[in-house]
Amino acid sequence: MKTVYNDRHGQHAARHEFFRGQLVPAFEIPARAYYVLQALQAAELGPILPPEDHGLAPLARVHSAAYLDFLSGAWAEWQGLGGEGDAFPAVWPVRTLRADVLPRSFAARLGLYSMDSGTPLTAGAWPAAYWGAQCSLTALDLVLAGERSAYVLTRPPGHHAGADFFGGYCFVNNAAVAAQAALDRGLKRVAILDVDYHHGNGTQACFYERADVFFASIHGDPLTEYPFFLGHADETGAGAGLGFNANFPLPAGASNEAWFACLDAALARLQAYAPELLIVSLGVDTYGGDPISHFQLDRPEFSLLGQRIRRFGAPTLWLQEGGYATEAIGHNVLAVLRGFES
Ligand code: Q9C
Ligand code: ZN
Repeated sequence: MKTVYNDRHGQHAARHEFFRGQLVPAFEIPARAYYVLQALQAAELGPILPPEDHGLAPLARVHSAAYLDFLSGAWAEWQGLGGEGDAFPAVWPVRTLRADVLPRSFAARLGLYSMDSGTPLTAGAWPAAYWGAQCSLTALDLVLAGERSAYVLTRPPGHHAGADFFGGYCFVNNAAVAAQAALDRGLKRVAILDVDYHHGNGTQACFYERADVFFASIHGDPLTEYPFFLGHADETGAGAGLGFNANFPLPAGASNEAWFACLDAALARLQAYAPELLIVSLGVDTYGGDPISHFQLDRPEFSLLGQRIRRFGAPTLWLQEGGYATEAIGHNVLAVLRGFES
């Protein structure tokens, strides 16, 4: 399997994030990608390619122009204000406040374009996210040209980012960008299966009222797990998209048997949809040793996941999302991809 590697990800290197009132060492760090790279190279999974630049237009098919403007210039603006360290939002336009008047204040716009304070905006966030999307588009090119599958080794992840906000360590929604690009290249039905521990709220929202992308997600129940405000089982799509969204929330601590029952159910729904392309948002924070998540998958289960996706039979684009047990992430991702290739 070919891998497209985002070699600018290292520019996005937060030192800290907020957790329970304290600044703690960041979880979403460059070492995550280095461990995966090392594992793929040691296993000789296949060639590791750089991204080709497809420009900003495919990102703008998913994200608002105002958001992309803000994100691409945010670090310079923050530096101009004398910002020291990474930028963290601290104020949001919640219910009864107006989000339709663009504030001049940087702090206010940082809040307007974000969903939480747990996502440090670093000096390299924009180049890392931009090139991550380019990797996704390059890997899509490979699959559309006839490769059975391709894997995108990138960070930051993407599935929490919405049309006009960042959050959950995500800035640009790689899965949504790739799905929209596939449709723009002539495909009629694209499926996204999100197996990250956290619900892919950004991806779901992008396609919630559309029938040309089926979004299915297995995740920790938002009643107790991030992103809290989306990902319930009663979210089945709206308008033309009614019936094309399927959420499988599981309680924190759920068994592997319960997880695979959801996987089977999700794949059955996607099979009935008969997509021309399957995009997998591959978070491996479902691992039992993950420091911020509460499922119990391990190498045999990751391998089985890969095998199930293989059996699904569609051309498959794998996109890296979460996974924070840094030293294990390479082995976990490799188990999935090898399971797929076996
Ligand atoms: N201190 C993804 O896996 N909150 N994002 C964590 C831990 C946010 C995870 C709090 C978790 C977001 C792509
Ligand atoms: Zn996650």
